[in-house]
Amino acid sequence: MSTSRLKIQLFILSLSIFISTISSRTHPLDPLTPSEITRIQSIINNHFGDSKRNLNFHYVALDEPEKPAVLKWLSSPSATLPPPRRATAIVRLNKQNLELTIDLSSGTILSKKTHSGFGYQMMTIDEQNLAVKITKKYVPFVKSMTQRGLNMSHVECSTFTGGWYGQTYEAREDEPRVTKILCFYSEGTSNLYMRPIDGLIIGVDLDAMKIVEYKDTGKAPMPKAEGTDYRDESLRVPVGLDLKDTAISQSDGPGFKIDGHVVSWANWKFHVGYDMRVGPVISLASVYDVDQKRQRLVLYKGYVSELFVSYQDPSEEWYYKTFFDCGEWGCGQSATSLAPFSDCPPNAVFMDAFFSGPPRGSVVKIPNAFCVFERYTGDTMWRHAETEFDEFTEARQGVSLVVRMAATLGNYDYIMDWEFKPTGSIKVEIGLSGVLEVRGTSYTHKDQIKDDQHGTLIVDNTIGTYHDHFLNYRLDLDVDGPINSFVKTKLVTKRISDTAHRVPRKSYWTVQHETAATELDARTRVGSQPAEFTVVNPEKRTRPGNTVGYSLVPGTATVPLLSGDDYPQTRAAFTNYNLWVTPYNKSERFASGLYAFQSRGDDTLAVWTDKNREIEKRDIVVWYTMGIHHVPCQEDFPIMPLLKGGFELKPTNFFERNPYVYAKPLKLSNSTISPPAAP
Ligand SMILES: *[C@@H]1O[C@H](CO)[C@@H](O)[C@H](O)[C@H]1NC(C)=O
Ligand SMILES: *[C@@H]1O[C@H](CO)[C@@H](O)[C@H](O)[C@H]1NC(C)=O
Ligand SMILES: [Cu+2]
Repeated sequence: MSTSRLKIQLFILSLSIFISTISSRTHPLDPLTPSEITRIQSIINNHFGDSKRNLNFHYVALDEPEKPAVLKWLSSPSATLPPPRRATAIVRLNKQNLELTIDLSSGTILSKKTHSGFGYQMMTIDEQNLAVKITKKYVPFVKSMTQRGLNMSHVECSTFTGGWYGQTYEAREDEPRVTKILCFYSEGTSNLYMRPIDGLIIGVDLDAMKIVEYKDTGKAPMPKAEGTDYRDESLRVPVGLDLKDTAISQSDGPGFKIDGHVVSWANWKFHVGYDMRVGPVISLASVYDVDQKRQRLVLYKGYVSELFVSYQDPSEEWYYKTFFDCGEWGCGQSATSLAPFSDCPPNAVFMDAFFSGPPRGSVVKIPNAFCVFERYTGDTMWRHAETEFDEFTEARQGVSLVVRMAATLGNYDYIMDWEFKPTGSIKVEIGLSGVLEVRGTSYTHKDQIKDDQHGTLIVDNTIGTYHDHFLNYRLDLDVDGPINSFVKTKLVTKRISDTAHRVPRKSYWTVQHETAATELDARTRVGSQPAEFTVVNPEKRTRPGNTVGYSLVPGTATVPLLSGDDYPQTRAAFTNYNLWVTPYNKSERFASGLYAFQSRGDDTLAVWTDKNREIEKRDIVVWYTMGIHHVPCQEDFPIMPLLKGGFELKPTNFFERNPYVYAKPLKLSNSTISPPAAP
């Protein structure tokens, strides 16, 4: 075996010495603990007495303490009492959505409110399992399977939310809460999504727990199992790629520290939280300033506020497929354990997550839901080779700290990364992988196809359907304090007039800073004009007088292609612009609204910003929408290689100078690197 094992030791950055050591055992932003989740379940059950049997726990989360209380506690954790631990629970009882605020120390329900607007919370895992169970026992369904010659023991079904398409009802309570059911055939493959059982329209009323819609539009061709597998144990393709084992190890141990949920590394310190709806929550990210000798706050809180996926096949069987993954299923409760050595490198440290799940609000543990690791990719973060006047090359290695979580929503996997760099940047990335959503077809060659199939023929009898993925990040930036403004720095071309200047140049470009006064000033489709987008602290300036700031450097700009009046587009109106800025409001947490399931688009980021509130010199929240239009290709079969998107939060006149000049080069030359053996 010709294995060359590359061993790289990462040395602790010299910057890491200043990290203060406070115990974060009682950090006010810690996610709910297993015992707290159990306590919430029993407080609520006790409150509802006998009716508790009909109670469903849809969303249980930490009730975020007020920001001033958190900041006060943070400034002197030993001298200040932490804010009281409170939880928010949204339960459903007798077709009513009840919002409860629970005080964990006294065990009391502080407030109880009935949601009177449209929409529902995420489906519970309990009811999804039940909906699948009753479908598989439904006599007409079993008959349809028999008619297709399918063996019921290989039929697997799953819930696919049905959305809202303009239906109205006399009374609010008359509206059924419905999920569609789709089924797949697992015979001969572990990649069952590649074998959809098409031609069925099944709707389950989740409250009544009965089938309210059933239609068999007829048998459709089912793609064969052959060639769909991707698992090593069942691969039936010849091995034609020979990769050497490559390992990176840290023989001196990790250069970061985790104290409870607080992570410290190099110049960074932040809190890693978790929420069953949104997944990872990064809070209180602060960066050490060597000149000012203090930690300076950058991001008070950041998370994925919604993930919208819409398919572009308008047929009767497919049109409804427009999913709000976080608001309808829960990106946090869909997190899946990360596999050591393949999902995260060997030097990763893992953390578990807990949520209120089945049965009926009980604690569910997701082992290894997070991993935290230092990354050295072999890149450089800054360099200069002086060859003209001297001879030297000075450079610093590209090292960073990554926090990762992966959510698996049915066929798709989303890898959510927060990467912290010694340059002061936070890079936020999303990686898409998993399996395409496909439709069976009789076509085996492109030349047979005459009309729009709404997808790509990716292999015989299989159409990979066109679709979008839009993500919205809610970024409560507090750049060196909560009072901030949003500045667009536009790059504009200027013409040189002959009379004024005696130079032959005809043009140049310069910048125009525009501070957004209100929400509508801030709303932007990026890419339409060269510009930088910076959140500044108007009260803080650097020594040369620049206003301190952090810029949001967008990734590829994507705008929606659906018509503005299409139902899913109204509900996902947060995709209309890439950048939005709102004044901080504790209730505005999710770009698709608190109740995204069957929502009608009346409680979205787009509706809130229509109020055109003032955002200058205030505590503001930036909402960034990124998207990917996905035209499937053959390489997405049988499983998709990771497709990445993201953006960066980059210091802009925040520091006096590049903060990464204060670090010594890593002594990688001392580590055991075996050079490749001569051929
Ligand atoms: C259906 O599949 C199960 C599990 O593989 C198998 O035991 C059974 O014999 C199959 N039934 C028929 C009728 O083929
Ligand atoms: C905060 O948000 C909620 C929900 O959008 C809204 O009803 C309320 O008016 C907002 N408060 C302010 C002060 O804007
Ligand atoms: Cu896709």
